[in-house]
Amino acid sequence: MDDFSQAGTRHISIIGAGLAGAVLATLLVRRGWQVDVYEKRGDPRVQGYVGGRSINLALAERGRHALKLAGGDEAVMAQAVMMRGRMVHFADGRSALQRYGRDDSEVIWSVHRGELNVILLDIAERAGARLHFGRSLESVDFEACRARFCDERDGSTHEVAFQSLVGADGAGSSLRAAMGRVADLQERTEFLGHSYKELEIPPSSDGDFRIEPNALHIWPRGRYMCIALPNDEHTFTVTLFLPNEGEPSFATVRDGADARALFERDFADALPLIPRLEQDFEGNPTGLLATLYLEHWHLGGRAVLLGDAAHAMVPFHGQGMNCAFEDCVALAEHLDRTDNREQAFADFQAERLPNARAIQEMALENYLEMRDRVDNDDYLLQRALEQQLAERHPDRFVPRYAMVTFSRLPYAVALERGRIQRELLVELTAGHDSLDSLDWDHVDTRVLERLTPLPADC
Ligand code: FAD
Ligand code: E0Q
Repeated sequence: MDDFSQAGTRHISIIGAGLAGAVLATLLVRRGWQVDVYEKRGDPRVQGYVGGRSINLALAERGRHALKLAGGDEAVMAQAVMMRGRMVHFADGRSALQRYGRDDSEVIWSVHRGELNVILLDIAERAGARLHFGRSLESVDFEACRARFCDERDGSTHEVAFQSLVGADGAGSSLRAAMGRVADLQERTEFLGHSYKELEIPPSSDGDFRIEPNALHIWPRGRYMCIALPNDEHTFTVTLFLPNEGEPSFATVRDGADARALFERDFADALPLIPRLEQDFEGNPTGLLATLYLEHWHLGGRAVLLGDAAHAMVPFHGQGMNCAFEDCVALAEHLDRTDNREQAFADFQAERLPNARAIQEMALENYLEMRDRVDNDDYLLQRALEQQLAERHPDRFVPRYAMVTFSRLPYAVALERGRIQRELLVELTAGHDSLDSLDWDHVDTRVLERLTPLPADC
């Protein structure tokens, strides 16, 4: 048996060596903890990333901050592709870039999930974490502090002792299920009623990006949409989001031929970019989208959940991984602050649960905004005013997207201030169809009345 049962050894067993598991392991080892990480799948550095497809994610300030603390930012950024804004492809064939930030200091980064995972595993292992692959958590005896794993490659089972378990095992968390068997976590899953399918835009014949590389492309079409994020190998990963029912939906668009007809009608400029549309549509799985709410993230000092295992969200703000990384920093800090694990886990939950709820809500709202509003006139006028107010009052009026994406202000603060800002924008643009007719003295007065200055260091 391991020696961590000896007094004074600070040991943690992490379930899942995905994005959050690898970062948390690194942060804790760097703080002097002993860490074992158990991962269901094989080592992606040995066998190549499972699935083989290129799937990418938007990395923003919160995620980068955690990566810096873990010593991984530089390696990750070496393969990241900058995205300055949304390139909106309208139904009539026009397109326009909507910048995310003020300038190129406020951008987001497209990173390859598989490559990111490999980098993070290397860093964790180099720091001194012990990684165990082919170890799928099956059951936990929380009284005896023993966990049982199965190696899905040969069916063998393995039992290990633990001091505390951390569930970084994603939306379908096995640790959460095990905790739910001995306590009521008050778990609730709300399905969005929309799902997604990934498709690919390969490089052009001379090896270049086929469309503008430094943007997140979006084809908003009311109740549904497509997006595309660039990969460093000059491809784009396209994600088609459709409702599960109605027309069009995954109920009516069932095979490659249906998908082609949908693209001919609604995404005509994207169609010639996706030569393997039929094969991609039929060969790739359809992903479900849901928000997971739990009232309890921990079981005394024995187990705690973070990342998607605690609060899976819909992907429309590109913050799930960023939030999971922020969770890792918070948990490492709380664990360092006290030797009382239950206290550390309770403090972690108290800090993070309200913020997770806030980003879950903002992610849901962003879906409506993305597919419905980015090409609507009221919205564009409000956005124009938002930009003016951000310039006139940089210490008070920071667009909600920027608070979420380019700052580390708590998500709950971004949600609350965003609400006030939205009210101001609606109030001040009411009855106007251009900014020219606004009374700027009145506008400034209202901003000063409703928004306090932000802290300087976020
Ligand atoms: P995961 O990354 O899911 O890792 C869980 C790990 O646990 C995996 O390695 C898994 O194999 C392992 N595991 C599972 N079960 C067991 C078990 N029983 N035993 C042992 N190991 C186990 N986020 C962003 O920040 N930006 C984006 O642009 C973005 N885009 C997205 C697009 C889509 C379509 C989706 C679905 C999500 C997107 N996200 C994005 C969210 C992001 O993918 C997740 O929030 C993030 O992966 C969560 O990290 P995690 O470590 O908690 O879980
Ligand atoms: C980002 C970056 C999957 C996904 C990821 C994202 C974003 C979107 C729409 C989607 C939000 C935005 N966004 O452009 O407002 O900023 O990550 Cl669908």
